[in-house]
Amino acid sequence: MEIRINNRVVQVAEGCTIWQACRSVGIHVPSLCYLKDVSQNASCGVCVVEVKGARSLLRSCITKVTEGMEISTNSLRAMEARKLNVELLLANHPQDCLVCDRNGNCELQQLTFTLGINSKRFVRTRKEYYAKDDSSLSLVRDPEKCILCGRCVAVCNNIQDVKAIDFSGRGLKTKVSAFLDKGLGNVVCTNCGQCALVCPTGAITEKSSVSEVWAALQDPEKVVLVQTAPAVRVGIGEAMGMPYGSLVTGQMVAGLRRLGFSRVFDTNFAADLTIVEEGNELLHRIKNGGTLPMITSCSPGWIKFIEHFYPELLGHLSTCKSPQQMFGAVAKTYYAEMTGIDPRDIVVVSIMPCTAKKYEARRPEMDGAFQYWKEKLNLTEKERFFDVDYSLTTRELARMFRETGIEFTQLPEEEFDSPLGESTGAAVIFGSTGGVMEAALRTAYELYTGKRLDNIDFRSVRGLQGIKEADVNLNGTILKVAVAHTLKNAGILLDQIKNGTSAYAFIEVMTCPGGCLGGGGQPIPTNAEIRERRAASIYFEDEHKAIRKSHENPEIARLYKDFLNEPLGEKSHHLLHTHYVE
Ligand code: HC0
Repeated sequence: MEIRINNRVVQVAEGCTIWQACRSVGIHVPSLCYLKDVSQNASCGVCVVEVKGARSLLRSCITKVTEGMEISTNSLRAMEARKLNVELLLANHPQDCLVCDRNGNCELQQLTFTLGINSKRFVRTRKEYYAKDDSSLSLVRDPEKCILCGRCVAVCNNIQDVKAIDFSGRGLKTKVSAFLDKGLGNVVCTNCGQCALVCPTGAITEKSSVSEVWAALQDPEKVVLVQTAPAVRVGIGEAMGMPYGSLVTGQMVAGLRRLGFSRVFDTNFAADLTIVEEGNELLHRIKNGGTLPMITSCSPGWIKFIEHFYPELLGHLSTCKSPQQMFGAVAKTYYAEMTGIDPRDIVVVSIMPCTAKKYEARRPEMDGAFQYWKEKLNLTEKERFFDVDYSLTTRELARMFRETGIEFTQLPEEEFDSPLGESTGAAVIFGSTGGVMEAALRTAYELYTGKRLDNIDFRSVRGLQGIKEADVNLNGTILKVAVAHTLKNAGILLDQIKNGTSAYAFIEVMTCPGGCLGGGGQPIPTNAEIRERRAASIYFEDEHKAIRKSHENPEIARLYKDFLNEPLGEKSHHLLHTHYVE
């Protein structure tokens, strides 16, 4: 369709919005509320443009183009209105940019600069001051910094179908809040952190443990171990100024050593361990008439979702703890025994692309190592410790690197420490939607058939489609599997189980769009294009790994030989498996 934008004749797609049309011809109209694939609230008024013949300025994010339309994005009237709307937002916004978590990466701050706003013109109009909500183990909400753009509400309601937050009040009293103002920690929030990822300001951020980790690193009595999740290696580079999806495994290891961690280990090692346990669990259920479909259990936001909304289906969850938690339990038992380090002196820090991992680490049942040592060391309840002490997001790790002035891009590539550092290609793909399924199939096939699997790429479960499915031929037995990412898509598969129409034997669910590579703790921005680049790097690492099947990881074989004895055995049961709460 032909239209005019800023006096230039252009061809744009029929049915698109003015915002999209402008974008398609290289004109960026700013917006603080519109976010592709997430929200289209038309609440901020920043994207207004002038259209010939229209009585008022139009919001470009919701107005569709029509044949022959004449649009001006840079008329004085449009530019002044845009500026005025931002100035009105600033009237009620705290002026504490210098100490704000999002300083340097705030869309409001950036827009204030690009629109040339250099003084505060209006006084505060809102009378009430809102307190911070820090009731959650994962997230902190500061309603004073909220500009009511509605992105968080949209992602929570439409993408995750959780509805933990919404608008309340009217006029100047409008705010975003959890149900009855109870605080995020006291409602159905799954801690996924997608709200923090889409927030244009510092109104929602992760609850940081950076200062606690610095303190542990300075403590001469402590041995501080770090584990890094699969998706961090394709995210941390971005946060340090590198291109989207940069694969920086070796530099990340080097950087962590320079921060002072005693040993740098890999959550991927525990991902391989998870596959061995979970693969055996699946086959056990298939052979013994156990509950099917079995559903993966490594994504903590997903666990909270099913506990809240579908408690009657908890029996479908694998009992395997997540790799983060398996790592903590193994580090404070097997590794402690092997090295003679008192488990009370070990501090396990995990670096995760996820905010819900903070919550997972504090679930009361995640103290397997303490239970293991309790009698042996005569420990009292006061000495109780968790398997994982601190879980930091990718963004928090970037903050630590910045604080120390580490030139991340100049770091050499280094290897993980051993044991607990070796991993396979199957483990790294955990970071992408479909990856746990593919990793499990690589192992389950060989366990079930006793034959070698030569073509190990299960491409039908890859990609960013919301729900994927595949039929896998296990020597004549067809295993129907499905993969879902986002909690809304998970809900669709759960409803099928509920109404008896589910055709699957095994389902993978990941909480966040794209899987962990799109997790709520990843660098901002994270969008569809960036997720694809991170996924490409993850599959690249898998392809170039010497070993690509979890059960072939020699360090895992050694762990079973020297400590666990066998998959699903007594020790595994206590340290690597868990239960769920309605
Ligand atoms: Fe994930 Fe995980 S893959 S949940 O997405 O299973 O956060 O990256 O660390 O634990 O391994 C996140 C990522 C992990 C865990 C692993 C799983």
